Amino acid sequence: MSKKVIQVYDRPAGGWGALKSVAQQIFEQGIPGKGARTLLSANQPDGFDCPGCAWPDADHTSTFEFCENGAKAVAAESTARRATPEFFSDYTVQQLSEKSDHWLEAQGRLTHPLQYDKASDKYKPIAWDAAFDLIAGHLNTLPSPNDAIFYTSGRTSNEAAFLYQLFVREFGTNNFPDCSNMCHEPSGFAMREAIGIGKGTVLLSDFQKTDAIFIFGQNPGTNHPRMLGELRAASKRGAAIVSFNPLRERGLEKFQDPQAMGEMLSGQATSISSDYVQLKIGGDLAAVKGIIKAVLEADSVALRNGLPRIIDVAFIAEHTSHFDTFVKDVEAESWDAITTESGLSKTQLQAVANTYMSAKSVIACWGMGITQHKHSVATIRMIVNLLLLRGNIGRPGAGPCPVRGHSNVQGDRTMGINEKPSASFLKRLGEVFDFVPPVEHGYDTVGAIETMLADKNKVFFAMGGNFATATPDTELTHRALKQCALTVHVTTKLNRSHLICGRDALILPCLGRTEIDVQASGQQAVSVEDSMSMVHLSSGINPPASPHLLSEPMIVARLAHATLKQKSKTDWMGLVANYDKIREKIAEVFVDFSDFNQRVKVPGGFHLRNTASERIWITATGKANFYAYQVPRDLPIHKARQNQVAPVFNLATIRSHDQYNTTVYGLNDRYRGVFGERRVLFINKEDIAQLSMQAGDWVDLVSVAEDGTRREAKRFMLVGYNIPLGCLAAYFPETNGLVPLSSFADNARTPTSKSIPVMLSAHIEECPA
Ligand SMILES: Nc1nc2c(c(=O)[nH]1)N[C@H]1C(S)=C(S)[C@@H](COP(=O)(O)OP(=O)(O)OC[C@H]3O[C@@H](n4cnc5c(=O)[nH]c(N)nc54)[C@H](O)[C@@H]3O)O[C@H]1N2
Ligand SMILES: Nc1nc2c(c(=O)[nH]1)N[C@H]1C(S)=C(S)[C@@H](COP(=O)(O)OP(=O)(O)OC[C@H]3O[C@@H](n4cnc5c(=O)[nH]c(N)nc54)[C@H](O)[C@@H]3O)O[C@H]1N2
Ligand SMILES: [Mo]
Repeated sequence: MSKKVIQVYDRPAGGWGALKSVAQQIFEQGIPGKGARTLLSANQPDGFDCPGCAWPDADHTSTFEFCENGAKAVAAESTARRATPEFFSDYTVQQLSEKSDHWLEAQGRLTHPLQYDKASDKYKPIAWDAAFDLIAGHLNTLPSPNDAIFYTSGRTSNEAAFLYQLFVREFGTNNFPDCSNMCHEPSGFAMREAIGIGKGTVLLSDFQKTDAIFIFGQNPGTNHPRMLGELRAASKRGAAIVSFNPLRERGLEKFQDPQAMGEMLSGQATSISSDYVQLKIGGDLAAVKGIIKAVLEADSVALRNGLPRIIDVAFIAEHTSHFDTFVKDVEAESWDAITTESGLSKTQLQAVANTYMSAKSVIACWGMGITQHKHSVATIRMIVNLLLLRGNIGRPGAGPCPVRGHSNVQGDRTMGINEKPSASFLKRLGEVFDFVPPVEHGYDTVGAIETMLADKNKVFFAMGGNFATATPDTELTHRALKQCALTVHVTTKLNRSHLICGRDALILPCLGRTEIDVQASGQQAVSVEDSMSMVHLSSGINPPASPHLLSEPMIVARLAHATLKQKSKTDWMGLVANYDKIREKIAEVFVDFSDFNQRVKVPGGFHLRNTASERIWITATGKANFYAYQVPRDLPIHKARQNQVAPVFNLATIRSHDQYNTTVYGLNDRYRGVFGERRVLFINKEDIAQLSMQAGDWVDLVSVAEDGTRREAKRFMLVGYNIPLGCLAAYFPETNGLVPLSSFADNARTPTSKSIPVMLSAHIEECPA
């Protein structure tokens, strides 16, 4: 057990600490020689795509790009540890459930397909054919195909995702909840109607051309470490970098590039943010509206004085709609509402407005600090409004840049993992594969949990991920899964979802990104799409963790074969024998993937067309749309504060430096100065004093929800932190039980994991009887 230490981290992000951490991971996973070789193959033209995050690589041909957390993800997959049938014979599922997430992960790669045996409460090996027959038997006896739910997590390759959605639609449903529903769903939704495409418009090269980068609610030092390389270069060029974050995040302040020998040896670092805007949790819409108000006021002054206009009048006239309504709304908003709700002064906002106005081109990046709120869609549209004001979309060095999470989450959506598919896509899919796809929209993540709770005996199938732990309202989600007739998880490692079993339950172990995938025609490569719409190949280099593993495309093909039998006209086994054949079909279905096999084989891959970046707006108005939104004053936190006498805090659930979503690698959060403990609560020191408590005290959290249900998370240690009054942060997934299933983003239904109203009380240690 590591020692608990809380201390100020005053060194830059990156640096020797990052190198040390990688060495430690390789050592802990027991893979010294193999580990280094595997790392060197990450993101190389003939290697595999790093499973860490969706940040792109320069041309995908650069020499080894160092990334500490990518290295952790790679090392975790290449581990020498194995969770074999012998391991499973030693533990009941009940005993495994009592272990920590960290312990489950540390048991290593799964080696055999496993079936849950209720009598012994243990997982036992099962033959692949028997496993597929069991699933097919369940699926084919459901009253309706809509009683089956097919979840996807964003590591799944394009080829696997394409086959998976095809199988599920041939089976007869659009029930595709996916991790996107908990992640960047609001970004896609907000941008589709605003600019006609649900993806960011910038390329990596735009970071080299921009004058200013605005970063909202993102912690790249931990979650997209390779992004720090671009930020460092931009900062060195003198570009402005403005970070909007309630927490002081080290990676947004200072970075020492482990690849820059000079910096490493001299101990120097590069400053990242030129301005750090420490706003209140959920205060971004107000802040951006304030900046817009300041820009419009400056523009009016210019107009009155006959000076050059500040807003891009020509762009607005030619390319946008609803501008006048929008301006009226901004004028009507009071500075009082803006400053109260953002927690920022007018002077601070005017300073950012000045930065915005003096930059010829501006990129706006955002992450989970923006998307996981009730008003996330409105906030994203306000960011787009800000960009539109000065024509900052569709020209070099400018544009919106939602920074995606999972390495292929964007590609999965492109391939049709979507509970609300468009009619034109379904029509084309039906034509190419000669069947009639279901048109009824399916369940998203929240909807899937609701339906599993309401009706028992569903089938829940997960292509990767950790549904039971990543979702909100943990108790309800677990109950929902336990009520299923069958739960199936395609996975690389053991996690908690596998222990929340339906009446029947299966674990199907698959190849990981780093492993060699051999099919009938020889060794295969898969493709992925990064956060900037670059599509490229990924081929594993390590031998599979066990000879019994199947690739994800093969699992789908054999399942489809077993389930659909003669009903399907698709040559499942032919497609999976050679993934080029899958790509040929992808090219037939999607115009943007024409000549897919040729184009994807060029080192670095190819860029998918992005209409907004060409200033072509595929929206209802044929233009980019301005949207008016009032600064919200009726969010869950406002309502909760109205009804309580005791202080109600706004809690954001965030990632530590030693985790990949629900995968916990270790107990340290180096850049925030936390070591050996995950149950911590970041809180302003004045708030600690107000509570008559001290740093280091242990507290319980109770969420204050509109539905009146009491949700608790017990035993968190107070850590005094540089965070605004009334705001708290703690790690996910320990806090997921506090997020009500019914609390989600307007229109996008993303759980509000970054704004949970909570109250605190001293934790009382239960005495052993
Ligand atoms: N190593 C590692 N890499 C990862 C992941 C991982 O877990 N580990 N996860 C991957 C995935 S799936 C995703 S989606 C991304 C997530 O990457 P991020 O988007 O960086 O995710 P978070 O850690 O959840 O938090 C983001 C930041 O939002 C801030 N924040 C909280 N509330 C607010 C708010 O109201 N306003 C503003 N402006 N900021 C706020 C927090 O302080 C934090 O710095 O990373 C991906 N990459
Ligand atoms: N409170 C709170 N909740 C959140 C968030 C938050 O910020 N706060 N963030 C949300 C976000 S942004 C996301 S994306 C979701 C993540 O939700 P998920 O995507 O469901 O969760 P992960 O933890 O990324 O999934 C990890 C598991 O994936 C499996 N896995 C790893 N590699 C592979 C592979 O190659 N193939 C297969 N088949 N399986 C593999 C392993 O079993 C591993 O345990 O969580 C969401 N939940
Ligand atoms: Mo995510």
